[in-house]
Amino acid sequence: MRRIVVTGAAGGIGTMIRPLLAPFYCGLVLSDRVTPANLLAGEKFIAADLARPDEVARAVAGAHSVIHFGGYSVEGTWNQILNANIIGCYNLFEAARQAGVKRVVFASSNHAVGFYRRSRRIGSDLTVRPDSRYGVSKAFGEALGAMYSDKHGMIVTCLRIGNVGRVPLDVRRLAIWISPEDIVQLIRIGLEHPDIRFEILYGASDNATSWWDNARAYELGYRPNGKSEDHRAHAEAEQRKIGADPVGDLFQGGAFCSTEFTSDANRAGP
Ligand code: 15L
Repeated sequence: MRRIVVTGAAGGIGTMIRPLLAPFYCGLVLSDRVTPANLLAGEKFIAADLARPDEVARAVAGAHSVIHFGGYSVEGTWNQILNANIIGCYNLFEAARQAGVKRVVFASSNHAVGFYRRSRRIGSDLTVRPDSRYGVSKAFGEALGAMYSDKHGMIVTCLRIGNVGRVPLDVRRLAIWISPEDIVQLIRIGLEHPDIRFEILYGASDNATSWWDNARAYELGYRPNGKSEDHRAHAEAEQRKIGADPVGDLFQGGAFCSTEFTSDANRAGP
């Protein structure tokens, strides 16, 4: 049986995906700083702080694959991002290399490209345009993954995740939403597909208003079931409570772009 380690297992996405992964991969090894609630039968927990190389090495020892969903999941101070997402991501890839891990699925984010305008349809083969320190850390993680793949032969799949949940939370999320079931499909492609060396795939369901060309994911067999349009009424009702964001509404990253923004919206973002 292949040992699969899930970092960030106690986090929002970790909590949603564990029960959906369980039928395919029994005996998942979970890692996080805090113990996840409701360990499933067969799951094993190893506490680790990503900023501590010794703890990360202990968590990934003997693993065949790692689903790296740990780290800071929104914008934070430089110290928070540096420790959890820059140092933490390096520690994870380096410990994985030393442990002989074959595959890593890395939770990147749409915020690596958040400053692309909503009028653009983008693939994953263009320059990153992060919208935050958090977005920069995700671009760094993608770059690390490419390096470990090219230099050390690791099979790395980066998922540029939109927003995972049961329903899209607002109108922006209609373009980037992904259901828990669909993200599990993408994770399984990353863990199993024989043709992968290094990939950046968009973590989005079958959304009519998508800004992303996710053709490569479909080529690899991705068949999302979620459709954000089924939840449009809910998203629009929630949007009315939020109101307009004159800068954020121009760009794919939304409020991550307008937060701390001091430039001119006409000259920002491609
Ligand atoms: C992300 O990357 C975050 O982890 C998540 O909390 C949401 O903010 C999401 O992006 C989003 O863009 O909606």
